[in-house]
Amino acid sequence: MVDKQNKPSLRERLTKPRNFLIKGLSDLFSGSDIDEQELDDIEDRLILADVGVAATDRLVERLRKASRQHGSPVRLVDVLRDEMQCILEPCATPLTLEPRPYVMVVVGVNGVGKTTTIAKMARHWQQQEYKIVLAAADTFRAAAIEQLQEWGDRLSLPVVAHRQGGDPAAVVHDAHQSAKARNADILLIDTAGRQHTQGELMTQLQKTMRVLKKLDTESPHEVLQVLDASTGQNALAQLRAFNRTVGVDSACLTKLDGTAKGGMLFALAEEFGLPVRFLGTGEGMDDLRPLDVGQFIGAILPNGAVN
Ligand SMILES: Nc1nc2c(ncn2[C@@H]2O[C@H](COP(=O)(O)OP(=O)(O)OP(=O)(O)O)[C@@H](O)[C@H]2O)c(=O)[nH]1
Ligand SMILES: [Mg+2]
Repeated sequence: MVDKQNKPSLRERLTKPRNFLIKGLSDLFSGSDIDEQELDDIEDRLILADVGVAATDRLVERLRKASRQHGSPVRLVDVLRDEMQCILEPCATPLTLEPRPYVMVVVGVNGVGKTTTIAKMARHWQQQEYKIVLAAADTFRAAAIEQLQEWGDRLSLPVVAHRQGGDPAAVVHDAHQSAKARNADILLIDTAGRQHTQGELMTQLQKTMRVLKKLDTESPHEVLQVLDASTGQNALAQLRAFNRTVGVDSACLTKLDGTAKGGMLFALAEEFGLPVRFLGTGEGMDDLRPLDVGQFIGAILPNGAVN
């Protein structure tokens, strides 16, 4: 099954979380009644799929209430789907790429997929005729600059870069000037992967933000944190830490293709309620899609759960 853009459907990509949830949820298909033992099983499944305690409690409580309501028979799986929809809805805020150049700084810990996601987002927006400039502000890791430049070559996009070991704030400064001079719509800034415990690197990131603010008081317009979905609850700890230090506006979940922990999107939504711009479902440059709540829920629930 392929979608309009000829890529595998999200449902195909998310087999792991779905297979994981199916067993625990199959009871819900039998109708409008469920006992405490079955509710406990569902609760365990949701927790194990990294849905998180708060979102799991909310879903199970909703199912318990619905199952006690006699007189108006409802399919419990519909109740579950609707409550899931309510939890995720705040994450689906549409993105307005204004003003221009719209400056987006992409942050996160090492290896989560920041650089690849920048390339995928650039391609996504390029296909919508946006003019894009990339900034190689990861001057820390060896070969990070070349990695972004390779993507720039593949996508025929300008990449503003200095030498390795240089000051990322200076790169960002030049990139901003360049984006303005080129009349670009979007400036995507790649940053070095870092743990929140690496004080010096965190201070450097704060400086980068200050430099942008000096160039344009509204900039950066968006700090997007990339989170590796396969790290489950740990990804939420990363988001908490980055949010405290630099402020995070939005998130992107990567590596959903290889994990059963896709449920962490619910935990993220319940705790942060921030926009989740994209889902990454593979290493290819087209393996990215904007979050579509209905599609995501349809992809993790068993066949027949979605109308
Ligand atoms: N399966 C899968 N792999 C991904 C996805 N996104 C990124 N990757 C892979 O994850 C690895 C790391 O990606 P990078 O983009 O270099 O990650 P990064 O966060 O920029 O890494 P650092 O700059 O070293 O901190 C690469 O092998 C990517 O191909 C995804 O959605 N699914
Ligand atoms: Mg990188």
